[in-house]
Amino acid sequence: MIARRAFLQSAACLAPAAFRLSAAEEPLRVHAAAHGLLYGAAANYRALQNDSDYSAHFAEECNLLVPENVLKWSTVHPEPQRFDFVPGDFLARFGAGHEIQMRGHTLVWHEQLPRWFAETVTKENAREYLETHIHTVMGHYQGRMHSWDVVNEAIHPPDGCDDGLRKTPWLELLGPEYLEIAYTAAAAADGHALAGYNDYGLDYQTPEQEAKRMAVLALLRRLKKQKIPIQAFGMQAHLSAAQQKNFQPQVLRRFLGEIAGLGLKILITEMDVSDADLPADTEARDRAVAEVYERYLTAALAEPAVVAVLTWGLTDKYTWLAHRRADAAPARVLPLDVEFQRKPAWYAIAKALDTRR
Ligand code: 9MR
Repeated sequence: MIARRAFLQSAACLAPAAFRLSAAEEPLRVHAAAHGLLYGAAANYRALQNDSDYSAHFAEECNLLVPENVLKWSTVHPEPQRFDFVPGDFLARFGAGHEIQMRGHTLVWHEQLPRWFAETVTKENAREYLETHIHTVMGHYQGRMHSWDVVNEAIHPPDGCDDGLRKTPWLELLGPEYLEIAYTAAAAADGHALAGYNDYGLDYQTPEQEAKRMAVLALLRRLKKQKIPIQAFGMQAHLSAAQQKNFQPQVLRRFLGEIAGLGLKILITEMDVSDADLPADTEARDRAVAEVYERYLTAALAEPAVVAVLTWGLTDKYTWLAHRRADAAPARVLPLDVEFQRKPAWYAIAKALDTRR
């Protein structure tokens, strides 16, 4: 498949118009670029090393890459005084070799902390560990990152903390000031990468998600008012076909509009559509998933502050949503299937990118 498309693309320069790849069949990065956008995906490090079909399709479809896991603390900071950039550097080299920009994920998160963290980091040394981590990791990729998820998933109103903050090790060690510390350290480490705040569970018209939207907006307003250096917002967009009844385009538009009004750029950072609760029939499932992609992205891309769309993976062969179905049918949640064939979801994303003015 990839060979056929590569042949078609190289032949297109020489061939009469009738033989050219039709515009609709161009890779997603081309659809995106035609409208001043980036399209990318979370990259699976092992697969990019070992599965040449995967890396070929990744290079074909994407002009933006985010490591799915290897820049998280547990991988990049395996011991208190040791950092491991081998996997991250592999991905950076892959990106640079294929004209794919890279974004970083993530510097401050309550998950994927290394085992040594709990027994080593105290209220007394937490600030130093946080600043050193940010300086070292961001510094290592200085000038090479499009953007960074500096803080990830800091809001969780059900925890009952002030301002809807999530009860995390960072909040317990440093108090709410940990956000300010992180963004200030990030600005010092790499002033060029967009420093972002990234979160999920903001997509639907439900009381829980409305409360979370309000808390996220309040946080971003507070950071801007305090002149904390933050330039971007990441809307993860982990969607579910079963939740489609709660999707209201105008709610999404309004929320993104409020964020844009703060002067922040917006990235759709981790989009995928769970099919766990859909009936088994493949065609019907693909149609339902595609419709979710198209409606969501068409609404989101109407907001001019949106600069990039990333899916959380490219192919159903590598997705964190595998094995979620009661009937054990393989998940069909991403643009390409397990054999790298384009699915209705791929065409839905292309179509939505093309709606961008
Ligand atoms: O897809 C990621 C999965 O492979 C990891 O096991 C998991 C824990 O590190 O993180 C998943 O990615 C998450 C991302 O880092 C933050 N937003 C939610 C994503 C899905 O859980």
